[in-house]
Amino acid sequence: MNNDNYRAEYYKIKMIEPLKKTTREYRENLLKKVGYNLFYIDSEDVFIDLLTDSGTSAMSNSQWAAMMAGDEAYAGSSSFRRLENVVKKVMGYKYILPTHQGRAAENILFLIMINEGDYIPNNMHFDTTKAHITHKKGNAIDVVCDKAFNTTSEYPFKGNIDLDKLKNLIEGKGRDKIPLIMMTITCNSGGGQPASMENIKKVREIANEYHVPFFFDACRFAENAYFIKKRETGYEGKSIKEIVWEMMSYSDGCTFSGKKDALSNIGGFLALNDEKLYMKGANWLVLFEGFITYGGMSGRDMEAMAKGLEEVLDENYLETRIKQVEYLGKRLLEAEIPIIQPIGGHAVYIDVKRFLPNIPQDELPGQALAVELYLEAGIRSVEIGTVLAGRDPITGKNIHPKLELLRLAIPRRVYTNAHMGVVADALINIYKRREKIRGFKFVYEPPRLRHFLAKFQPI
Ligand code: P61
Repeated sequence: MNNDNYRAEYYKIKMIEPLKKTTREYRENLLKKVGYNLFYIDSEDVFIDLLTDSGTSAMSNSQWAAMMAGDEAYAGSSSFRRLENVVKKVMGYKYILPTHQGRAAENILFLIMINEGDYIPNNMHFDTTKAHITHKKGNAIDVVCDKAFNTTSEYPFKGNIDLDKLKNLIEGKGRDKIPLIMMTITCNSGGGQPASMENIKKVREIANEYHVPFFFDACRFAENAYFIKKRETGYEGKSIKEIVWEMMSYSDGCTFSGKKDALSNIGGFLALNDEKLYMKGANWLVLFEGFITYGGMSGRDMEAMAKGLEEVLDENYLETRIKQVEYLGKRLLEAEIPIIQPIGGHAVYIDVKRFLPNIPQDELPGQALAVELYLEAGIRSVEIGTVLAGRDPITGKNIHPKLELLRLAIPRRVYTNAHMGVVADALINIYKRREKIRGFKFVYEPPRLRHFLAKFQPI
């Protein structure tokens, strides 16, 4: 056997956090008490928490050590300088505005770039991105390739932008109505799917043709780079560092949540190459976040993020990470459980329309499955379907999204494959009795972002 075949996690565990096991009866009572909304459940009542990969990473010994060196100065913090230098070295951007998390970077970017009535294309806008654009009275338009909606297609780059849709939008609305083009890497709302370097390059060409700036929502940039290395011809021999450098070189800046690929628990930034835009952004930053050398972060947060940004480029780490998500996905596929294929970078997404074909979208099948999975084994997942989509502001009716999904987001460096095995076993058992699962209805529905605070009842 070749030495290279002895593969396992490229780290070992030094500190642990005990997990509590609860009984089915306990979980049943708890669910009733909280109106069947998993956002209301305390994390100590959760055995395996797959609600999100955001801010839930386990930090390394180097990150914890770096935190001790945090410089908490209000102005000119050396921790900010370290973060700034890493971002410049890894991504190549000229200016960095530090923020408390990703959505704060979105807030600043759209404040300085969007006018009322503008259109902002993106492969698929994440909900916070869309909400911030709408807040500035802009229109968030998804221009992802159609293959993104075919959950069984093995197309390797379902995060690609459809170049015709993009051009048609610019031509149709007029260049003056398009302040920027965005691309989310990897594409979270479409299943953690990557965009190819070829597609990124072509978007850059269109941006040049129409003189429109091009920004990444770069939360999972390293996972995107890993997929390019594994799936795109010509990139097999390149390092992740080289691929990231090339990817970012085609853009004019990015919004970034450090809670994902920077392996930290909080933090973010807005990166820009244009000095005038930076100056405008800096002005808003001091109003909403804090001074330009800490934004919304403490010095130690910036240290953790700077180290995380270097660690995430390690291909051994990325392989461990992506293979764990793949392990869970493959276990489900072997049992013929319908999931989005190919398996995404940070999460496995169950195709609920195929898992529970008898429950109509108005009876919230994704929520029903999320509740069932918690009941079965104390596993928390998140619905990305009708509940999340909300209501049409004009008709007041439930929006029926094309993709009705249950997301199993895997925190980085936190769970073992034995945990993934439990998740797979639980879902396989549920799949066997899927005909018995009932839908849900709202008993309390808040007017905004209803998924967080809603209460439900089984039908
Ligand atoms: C997540 F239920 N994502 O996936 P912030 N862009 C992208 C993200 O994935 C993202 C942000 C911007 C989360 C956390 C989350 O309703 C929800 O640092 C592609 O969270 O501000 C965050 O970054 C925003 C979960 C956010 C939610 C909003 O789980």
